Amino acid sequence: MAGGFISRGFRGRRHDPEFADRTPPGQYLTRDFPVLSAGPTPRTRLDTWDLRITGEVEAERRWSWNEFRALPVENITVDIHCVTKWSKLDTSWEGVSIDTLLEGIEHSGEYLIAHCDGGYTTNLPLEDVTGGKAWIAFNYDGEPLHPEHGGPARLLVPHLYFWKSAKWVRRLELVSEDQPGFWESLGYHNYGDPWQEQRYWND
Ligand SMILES: Nc1nc2c(c(=O)[nH]1)N[C@H]1C(S)=C(S)[C@@H](COP(=O)(O)O)O[C@H]1N2
Ligand SMILES: [Mo]
Repeated sequence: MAGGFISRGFRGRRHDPEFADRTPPGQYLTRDFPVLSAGPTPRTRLDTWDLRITGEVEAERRWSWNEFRALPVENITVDIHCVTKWSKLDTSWEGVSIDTLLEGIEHSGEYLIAHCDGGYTTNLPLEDVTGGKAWIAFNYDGEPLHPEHGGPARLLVPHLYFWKSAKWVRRLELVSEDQPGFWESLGYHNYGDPWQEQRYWND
């Protein structure tokens, strides 16, 4: 009975014009939170975890988990869009803004390459991760981010396809020349705007 109620409500929601406006072309809405990982889930202990900023910087920065968690936190409620065509509305996160991490860092970077435990990488223009557009998220729905979803901490860049939101992120490399990341070098679009349907190289 409860299930029937939920799916009726959900069908109603999918056809609601407000939600249709928030669904990029070719996407469908889901209430699940699918897991998409190119390899096994790495498990890094918090006492060895760190986050670093490297690359074309005057001085590298490093935060231990405790130092990272002492930084100012933001609550973020956003829609997310996976290139495999699911979109999920109103996901709620807590995280540290990339603006906060970059504060006071002298650098000549134009692009950011996110490096993750397990070797995954993804590339983003710096202007797409600054100005309140991206975070390192550590909580989802009020709970510590589950390892399958990138815990202890992942990049969250909701305005681009979700493969740009690198799970298990450990290092942000600032570079002046763009370099395609893992999926970008396998044929996915270099930028990945869901509203322009930039799924693959030639889109
Ligand atoms: N490190 C890492 N980050 C990753 C991936 C991955 O395989 N490894 N997959 C990406 C892809 S393709 C998507 S759609 C989202 C999926 O996040 P989720 O599993 O939390 O839904 O994570 C992205 N970040
Ligand atoms: Mo994806």
